[in-house]
Amino acid sequence: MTIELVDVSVTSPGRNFVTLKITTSDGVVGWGDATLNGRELSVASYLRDHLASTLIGRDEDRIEDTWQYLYRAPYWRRGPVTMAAIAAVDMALWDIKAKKAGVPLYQLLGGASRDALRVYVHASGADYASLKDAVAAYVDSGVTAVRVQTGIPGLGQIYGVATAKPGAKYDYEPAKRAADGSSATRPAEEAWDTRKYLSHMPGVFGRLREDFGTDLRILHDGHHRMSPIEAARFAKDIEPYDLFWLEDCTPAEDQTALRTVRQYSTTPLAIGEVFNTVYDYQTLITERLIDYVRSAVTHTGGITAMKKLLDFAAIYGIKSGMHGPTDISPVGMAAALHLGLALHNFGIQEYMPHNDATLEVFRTSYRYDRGFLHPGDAPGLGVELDEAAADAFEYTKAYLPVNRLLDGTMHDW
Ligand code: GCO
Ligand code: MG
Repeated sequence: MTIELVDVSVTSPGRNFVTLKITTSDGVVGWGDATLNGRELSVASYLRDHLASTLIGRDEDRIEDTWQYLYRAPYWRRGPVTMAAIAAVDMALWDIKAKKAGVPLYQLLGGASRDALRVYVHASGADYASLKDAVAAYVDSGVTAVRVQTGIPGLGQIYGVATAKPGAKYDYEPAKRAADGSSATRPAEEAWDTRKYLSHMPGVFGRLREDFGTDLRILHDGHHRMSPIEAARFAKDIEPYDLFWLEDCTPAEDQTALRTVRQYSTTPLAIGEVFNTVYDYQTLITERLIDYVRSAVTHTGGITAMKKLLDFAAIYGIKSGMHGPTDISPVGMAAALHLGLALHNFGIQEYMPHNDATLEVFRTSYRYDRGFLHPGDAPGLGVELDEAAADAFEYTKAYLPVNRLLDGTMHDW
């Protein structure tokens, strides 16, 4: 059998998603996630205009060979657009292979290594009182790991702090449309001051430990905003509060920056949601500069590439912490869950529930239960796109914000 049809859908049930559909000559359909938040149409064009015709007639079972072909064929390598496009094809082919075998995908990746995947959720609040309420609600619901982000006195809206009303079911989407819900024309601008952040945050972790005790796994995302020496000081200051991880403390394109942080602190480090190949991690892994790999299957070349990356990490005792915000579609989330269930070195899975409209468009069979996720036992990835429902939500341009320091200098967001 061969690949007969390659289609790309762009839908926007509250936020944009790019989904690839591959259909084989005997009618088996596979789905892949190609969503790149704020740059969705670039990947859609890459798939439609450059890659689709090269797939027609290929043997759908040759997943590794197709991956190598797509990685080498453009001559230009790596980058988020290329690797998201390759990821979508790879996911769709794994989906097809597992559907043909009549098994959930994790069975082809080695079978289950655990009963379910521990997840961490996002809690935030503009001040400590609202953060505490958000964390308490999750703890009461059985969650064992919470990422905490909070407002910093003297700063306005910053990364990771939900703008929706407290208690809202779906509250967090950093990519912004225009105020009236139509397409945005440019990114919103936020203001940032690392000095204020460094002096405020350790006290927040201290209060969380007093209020919630030592069992709760607490995570925090620095979102690339510290210099190496600032990150080293921060990781050292928060060491007594025993974080599960500190994420993206530096931009880390300069992998050796993490040597400075490691030199001063034992706070576990997670990095990599903006990376897209194993080469971005080469020094980080071989020098054991991180504890968790944050890449998404969607942005790192798919299941084939992510499995190699995590097998490489396993040799150095480094675990998975795959990216799972709502800009990973349910198809991409399912791919992470099947891989996570099968891997021995699974660490934790990020989980932000998608809104109701998204779950009308994507029919999922993964299951969430009191702080744990399971990919489900439907054949393949277990997620199907309802194309008619998807067509009802037109693409609406949205941008991630940018950050400026208080004196107006551009900074990492
Ligand atoms: C996370 C991430 C996200 C990103 C988002 C950008 O840890 O989940 O930092 O919140 O900001 O994926 O599109
Ligand atoms: Mg992050």
